[in-house]
Amino acid sequence: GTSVSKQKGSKQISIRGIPMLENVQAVKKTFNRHLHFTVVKDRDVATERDYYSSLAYTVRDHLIGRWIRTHQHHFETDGKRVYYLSMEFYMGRTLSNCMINLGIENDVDEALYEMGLNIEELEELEMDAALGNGGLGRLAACFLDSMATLGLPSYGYGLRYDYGIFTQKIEDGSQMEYPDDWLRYGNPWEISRPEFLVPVQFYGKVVEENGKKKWTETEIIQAMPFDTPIPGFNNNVVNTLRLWSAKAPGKFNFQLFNAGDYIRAVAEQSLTENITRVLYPNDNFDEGKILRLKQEYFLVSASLQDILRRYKHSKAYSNTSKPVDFTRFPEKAAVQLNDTHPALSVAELMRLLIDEEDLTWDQAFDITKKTIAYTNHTLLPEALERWPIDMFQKLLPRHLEIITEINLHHLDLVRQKWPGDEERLKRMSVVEDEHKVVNMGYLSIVGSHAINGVAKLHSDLLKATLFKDFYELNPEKFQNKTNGITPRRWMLLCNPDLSDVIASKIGESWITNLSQLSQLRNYVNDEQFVRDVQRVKLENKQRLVDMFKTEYGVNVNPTSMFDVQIKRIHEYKRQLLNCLHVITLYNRIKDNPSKETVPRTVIFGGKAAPGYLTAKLIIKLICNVGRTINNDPAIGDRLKVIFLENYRVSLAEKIIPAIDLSEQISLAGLEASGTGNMKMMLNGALTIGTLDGANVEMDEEVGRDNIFIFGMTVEDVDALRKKGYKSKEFYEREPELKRALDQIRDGLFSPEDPNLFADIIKHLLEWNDHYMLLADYAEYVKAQERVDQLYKNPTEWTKKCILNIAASGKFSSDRTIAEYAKEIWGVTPSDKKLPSPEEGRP
Ligand code: 4GP
Repeated sequence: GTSVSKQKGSKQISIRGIPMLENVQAVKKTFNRHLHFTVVKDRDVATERDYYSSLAYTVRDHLIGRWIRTHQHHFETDGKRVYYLSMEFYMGRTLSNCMINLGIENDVDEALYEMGLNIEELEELEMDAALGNGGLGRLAACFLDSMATLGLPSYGYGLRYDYGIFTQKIEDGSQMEYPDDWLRYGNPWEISRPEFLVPVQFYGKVVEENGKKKWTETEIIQAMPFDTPIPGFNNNVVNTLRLWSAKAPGKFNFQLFNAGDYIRAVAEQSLTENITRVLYPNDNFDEGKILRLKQEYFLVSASLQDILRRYKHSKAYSNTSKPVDFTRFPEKAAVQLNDTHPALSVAELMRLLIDEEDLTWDQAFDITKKTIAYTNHTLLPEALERWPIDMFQKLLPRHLEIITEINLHHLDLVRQKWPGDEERLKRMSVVEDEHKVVNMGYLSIVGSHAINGVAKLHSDLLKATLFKDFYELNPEKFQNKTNGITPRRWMLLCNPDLSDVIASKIGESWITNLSQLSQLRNYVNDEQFVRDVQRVKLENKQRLVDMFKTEYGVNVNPTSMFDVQIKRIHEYKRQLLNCLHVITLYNRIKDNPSKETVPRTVIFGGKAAPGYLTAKLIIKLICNVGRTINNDPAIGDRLKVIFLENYRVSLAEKIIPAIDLSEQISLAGLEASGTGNMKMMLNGALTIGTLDGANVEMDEEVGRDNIFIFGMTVEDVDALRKKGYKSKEFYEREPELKRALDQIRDGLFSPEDPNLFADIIKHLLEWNDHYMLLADYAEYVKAQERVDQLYKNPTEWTKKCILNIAASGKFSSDRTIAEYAKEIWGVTPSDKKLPSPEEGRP
């Protein structure tokens, strides 16, 4: 049984191995067992979802042995553990990722085929685990894959939200939000661990007892861990993602109980469980709500208690009466903060060490600093967390005390270095007296031994602007770790055909050593290879075209240029600039209908935070511009505009392999890194972009001839602001820009409500265009003309695509994680395979 149906083109590939008869039989047997004994159905009544569940349990069986073994291995070797604390893990789907990392894909494929089931249809039934907003959450997910693949003893810690990022529907061109009830059909990938329940305290007060601080009269909420397996690629490692769910304590409120209101007491339990009900749907934005602060503390406290418990029960202390030596804790644990969201870790670790473990202040602070490190993901001021002191005083009084004392010690050091510099002292205070808030970024820096940005430019800007004073105090703490993406999900899984074409030239070592892709430079003049790359891209586009037809009723020409901007909708990302270009293209075609043009399909996708009205209006504008253009018979298939509904990880996996042109057009200095840019480069798209975030490093890697860079640099932006930017001057100066803006203002795209987009015009003209779209418009349009010129020559275009793929090796998250391991965590990656479960205990 070696051959799967030939018609299943995208799955019939060598890289996934040849199905083995015994394995195929075993898969069928296990699948049947789960259908009957786990799902409790037979063939007559089973639904497609029952088949999906049976398949998921079958694949899970293959993980379990490796999972248990990995834990035994970590216990025995007792190396330093890495803990990645994050409020978001944007995991997407698990099934196919597990099959790929375990190397059982073709066997499962064959088994299902023999049973008359379509694996691709079953995969589509899996809900995304969408416990993230965008880049920050997806980065955490890529990091888990890389940490497991590099054999690091690592854990992700997060929250198990009942509702992930909302489901977006576009109704009449407007975004509508619906709850993401992702657990509705159960989750075969998680295992609850009630035996590791952890109590988390809130409110209460601080008293002194025998010279010791005590936090008492608190409300307790239990944290219930749910574990998800994280397989490494082909190395028998399975690590753990542990997500906490809020659970009311078992005991009732006795007041109510005695009053006879038993029903109310039980019913009110669900109120406390609201803590992990829903993910806050903001990207690059802090709403400052108390429920969010509760969520953050819930994550931090449950995770740190769990981490300390693991240390106390580690091999060094099991079966001995040796007292636990916490001064060696930093040799056994590294805690990485994914932005400031878990910044309370600094205060909570201090509290646990001082109040619970009886260490001195100095000991505790030394341990805390050596253990914790902090990654910053944005410079946008509206995203920086600053919690009101009142909120702290009420919710976490002991932590406020600890932070106040940390701050006093910190300010002493500032005074020592800059005696008499009162201004600096004020600027650097963790507790901002003027606004009565705690600056969580500053707290993270003071409590960490390493601080990093997520791309070179961003890390430099942190040192020069946001954290300048802190950099001058401790320059040795500041680092850069340029982001990356996992090539397993973002090539092998989402683009199997391109994976195969690449493997046919350079083998498969690139899967875990992405810099090997540079070998592809040797094949840019190999005509067959160029044709293969072209064929794969066209097939990937054709699949999307079919989807556009069925889902949106729009006819798209598969040979048109797929020009794509997919990311959260945010003014700084400048989807509006792209939209102005679309309108310009439209006007040019209308003015000159007989002139030959390069056909384009401009695709947008992304969610707007529900409270971000301008972002929602931008979605509406894009949809309305699309309506006008797509229905204009004079345009034909020369220009189409599509707004993709509900952009998410599983949809990204379908779009990214089909992209020709990747839009990365943020105002320079504002996109910390970007990671979609890397995914598209890896999948053979060309980039049009500003010198922002990781685009700068992509440009360095691929060379200026192979990327469309345009617009102001950070220095240009600074200079223009200093000189005094006036957006109206650009409006007056650029006739095509003026025309597009006038058309929006005059209701060309909203005849039923001509004033609909007045606020957009206000932002750009009256309120002086904060993100300087108008200043970059002319260069952007010129860069797009260069794109058109190149697209007219398919061979030259594809050669540049190949050079982009070949230059994308740096952007593997394996490289990123190896750098964190060496330069922040002090752990060593291993390329050794653990023994497989069949081989007996190591
Ligand atoms: C994002 C940044 O906006 C993005 O540039 C970066 O690639 C990503 O983090 C991962 O580092 N930041 C956020 C946020 O999502 O909320 O700060």
